[in-house]
Parts: sequence; structure tokens; C-alpha cells
Amino acid sequence: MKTVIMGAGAMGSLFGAVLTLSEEDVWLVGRGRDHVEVIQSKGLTMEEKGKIYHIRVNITSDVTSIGKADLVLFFIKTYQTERAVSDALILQKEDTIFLTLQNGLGNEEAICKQIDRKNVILGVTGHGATLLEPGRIRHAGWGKTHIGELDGKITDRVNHVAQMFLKAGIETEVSQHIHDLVWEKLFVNVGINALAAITGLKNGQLSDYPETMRLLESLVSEAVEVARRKGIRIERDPLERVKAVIEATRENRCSMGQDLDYKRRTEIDAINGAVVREAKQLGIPVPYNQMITGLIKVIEKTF
Ligand code: KPL
Repeated sequence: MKTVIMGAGAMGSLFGAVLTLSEEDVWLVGRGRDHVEVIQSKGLTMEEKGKIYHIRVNITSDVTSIGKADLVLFFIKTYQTERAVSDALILQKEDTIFLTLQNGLGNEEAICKQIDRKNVILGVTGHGATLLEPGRIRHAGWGKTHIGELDGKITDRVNHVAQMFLKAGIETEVSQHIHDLVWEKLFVNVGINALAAITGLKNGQLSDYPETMRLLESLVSEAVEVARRKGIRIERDPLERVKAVIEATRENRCSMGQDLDYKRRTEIDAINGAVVREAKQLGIPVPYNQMITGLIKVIEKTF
């Protein structure tokens, strides 16, 4: 199975690394010149649980040089999805599967603008990774990955992708309710990302302060109310789940935190901003999410 990962940031590089270690045929497509050049010349360095791995990962910034793919995995920022999908069209053959493991809401819609829905599968992952410097990442958080067909059917192809991930050590489950799990992951990002980004904390440090935990609870409960009103099935206690992710990714600086640290645009519109948009349609107030979205947007404007 030839897999092409669109996006060679921390998470794309992590999946590229572990799939390569598992002897899969994988290509990373990245835009950061320094990162691509270091990996091309010296390989990718991955720190994981105190060990250091040097991995020869295939990487290019020229997607046209790869040929056709069996699986295209999107790990780009949410606001880059449409452009990345256009770039990835050249990889497509009749049965190519397009899978997103990105954060936030709206990725499915962005992909399906250009790709037939029957070729798209959805997913979420609880892993966390930090880009330390060009060519070097730290695997700093573990959690389950869920993938599923848009119509909830359990198919051979989705099982096949899950098997490939499992073989690479990525704990993966196939879900018949992947849209509910996208919201479940949204609760995690709604609670952790903007709050950790603004305070400069690592995920685990959020639970060291009663103030951050109170804010987190308010952010998450607003999002849960929006989800309930939209008819999303919520099986596990969302707050307990967010707390569990904080523990499992203690040492990680969340993706939005890394974005602010490097003065990059964030995914706020697809996370807390998405809660604000959905709440507006439902006519319910979400003051905490509105405020934190505004704060992140102001910080972005100062870059
Ligand atoms: O998804 C993440 C992110 O950083 O965006 C978590 C799971 C919170 C890991 O940091």
C-alpha cells in the first residue's frame, strides 16, 4: 500500500516515521524547506520515551514526483486543506483512499469539495508530537486513533488501513460512528489548545492550576451543549476524556501552542471558532469560546 502524507509537520512526520519503521511504502510531502532538506540529507530524528531514532523517511516538496497513491493522509493545517487537496489530485487513481486525521471541524467538507465522497474516510488521533527543530520531532503523547467510513459501514479498505496502523504500533479502532468521534476529539482541542497556547503551558501543566481547569471546564461544557443540541451522540463523559488526554500527552506542547510559539496562523477557526459558529446557528451563547477565539485572533494579528 503506497501511502502519501500531505503535511510534514510534527504529526505528519510522526506518522511518516512510524510507518517507515514498520516498512511501509510512505512518502511525506512538506513545504518547510529546512525540514525537507534536513530529512533528505540526514533523515528524520525522532525522540520517543527517552530513545532517539534516526529514520530515512522519503520526503519531497514536489508532489508530482511520487506517482499514484493507494492512501493519501492529510495532516496539514485545517486552513490549508483545500489547497493540499488540489495538490493531491495528481496522486489519485480510481481506488485511492483519502483520509483526514486533522483536528477540528470542516475537513470532511473541504476534502469532499474536490474528491468523491466514496473515496474519503475520516479519522481522529490522540497522539501528540512536537517539532523541535528542522528534521527533529518528539513523540510526546499517546492515545487511540479511530477511523471510519462516512456512512458508518465497516469495509475491507478501512480495516486494511487500521491493520497497517496497528502493525506500526498506532493503536487504532475502526468506528461506525466516526462523526461522533470527530466531535469527541473536538472537545479535547476546544479544552486544551487555545488555553495552553495562550498560557504557554504544556498540556499536563494545565491541570496544575485550578484557574486553567475552571476555564477548560467552561470551554468544554459550552461545546458539549452545542453538540447535544446538534444531536451528536456523546457516550463518554467529555470532561473526563479531556482530562485523560491531558495526562496521556502531559509533556506535549499542543499544536496551537507550537503555532503561537513560531508566530504561525493557528487552527482556531476550526476549533473554538467552529463552536462559536455552530452556537450562533443554534442561537445559544458560548461566551468562553467566543472570548478565547477573539484572544487568539488578536495574537495572530500581532505577528
Ligand atoms: O490534538 C492535539 C493537539 O495538540 O492538537 C492534542 C491531542 C491535544 C495533543 O497535544
